[in-house]
Amino acid sequence: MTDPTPLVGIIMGSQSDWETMRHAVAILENLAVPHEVKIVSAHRTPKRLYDYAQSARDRGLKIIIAGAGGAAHLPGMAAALTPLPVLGVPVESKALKGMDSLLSIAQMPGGIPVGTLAIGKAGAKNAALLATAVLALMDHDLAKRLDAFRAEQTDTVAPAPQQNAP
Ligand code: RP5
Repeated sequence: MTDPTPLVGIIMGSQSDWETMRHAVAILENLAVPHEVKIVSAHRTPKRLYDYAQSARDRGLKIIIAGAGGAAHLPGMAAALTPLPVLGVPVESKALKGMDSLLSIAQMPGGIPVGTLAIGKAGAKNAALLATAVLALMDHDLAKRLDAFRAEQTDTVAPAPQQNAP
């Protein structure tokens, strides 16, 4: 059987972003959301970015998750090049702990939106969950899987703290 057409495109500016963005991939794999993962850099591989973003809708993608750190123009440039919704994940940078990434992704001028998540792992996870929630609006089976994921998460929360928990 051939793989289904990817619905979510996860892109990141560098191999060094994988440690963060792998958490988005793990969520999509867990929820069986068809996706693809690529390294696309706004400044090191600008042609790759143009080709990727401009072909995204025609290739069947519905949402793009873009993670980048530092002067993080990848999500904003991707959003400028495709009408698809773009979710931005600020990767924690060494110099400024991801505040640079957060502000460069969140502070888009009006007209080209990027839905910005939290810095780092939480943002990567939540970008994937948000993308899934949007796709689940039109996919009953996916909605059921997302409901089950959330219910399971709820079940893991103890009613009170254990004194010797790690
Ligand atoms: C950005 O520069 C990437 O998204 C990455 O977060 C940051 C540093 O990249 P490397 O120098 O580690 O490749 O483009």
